[in-house]
Amino acid sequence: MIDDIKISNAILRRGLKELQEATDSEVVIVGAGPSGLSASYYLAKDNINVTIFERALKPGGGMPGGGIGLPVIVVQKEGLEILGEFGISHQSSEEKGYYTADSLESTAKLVAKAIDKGVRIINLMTVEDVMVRDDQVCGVVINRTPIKMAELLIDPLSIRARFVVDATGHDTEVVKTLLKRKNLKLNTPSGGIEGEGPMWAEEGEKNILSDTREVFPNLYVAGMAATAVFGSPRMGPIFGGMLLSGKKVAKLIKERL
Ligand code: 48H
Repeated sequence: MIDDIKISNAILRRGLKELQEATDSEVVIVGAGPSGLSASYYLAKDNINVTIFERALKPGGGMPGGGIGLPVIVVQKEGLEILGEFGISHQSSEEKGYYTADSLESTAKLVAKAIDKGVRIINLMTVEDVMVRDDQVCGVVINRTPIKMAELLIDPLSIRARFVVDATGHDTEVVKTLLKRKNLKLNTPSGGIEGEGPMWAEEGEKNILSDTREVFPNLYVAGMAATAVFGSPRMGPIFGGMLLSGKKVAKLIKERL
């Protein structure tokens, strides 16, 4: 016999337990796009307690859409090792030196491998603010996405984290929310967000690794958020840099844990 109330309790017990465990994470990653997923995997691989908060219903960010909605991404030679790590198959393109992968396979495998390593991905959860103590980021403030969309005046919950990664893509949402607080400056030339430059894949991909770093004590940027914060050019649907940026931010954080 199947009992309706037991189904409800099974969901509540596990879902609430997972959320409760997330309140004390070593690393919180905001955004389950390719850079956030890659970062989470490389951290969790070393047994670090990682939570990703993802605003959308489904993880993947801009990856599933490939280029203009065709389910294909391009990866350059430097990104092939990461594709191998995730078991993502690739083809050598007729354009020499460029490799293609299925964007849906890539997304699915990033998500699956991250979860296999123990990453907690909590979807439909928007990070709406950061916590700062003694001039250091020490956590994030979360709310349910449908509550935010309905613009209901409902208070959020606080999540403690030793390190936070802004992997929210072009919008750099965590960094923007930090800058709304008075007298806070980033570790960038202007002290604020430099703003993404026009499309130039070579330069964008070249800069992404040096742009991936700590921008405020205990707050790191990865992926397009790093590009936007440091004012590098956008690079379109070439994804090697996103995956490498995730790996790099994981390395930087591991050195401090
Ligand atoms: C919780 C949030 C919040 C929030 C946003 O955009 P993404 O895919 O980000 P990246 O940097 O991993 O990858 C960028 C890539 O997809 C891309 O757009 C490229 C390469 N563009 C180049 C170009 O020239 O255009 O994922 C960010 C994720 C999304 O899933 C958002 O829903 C999520 O972050 N998010 N989650 N709280 N406040 N804001």
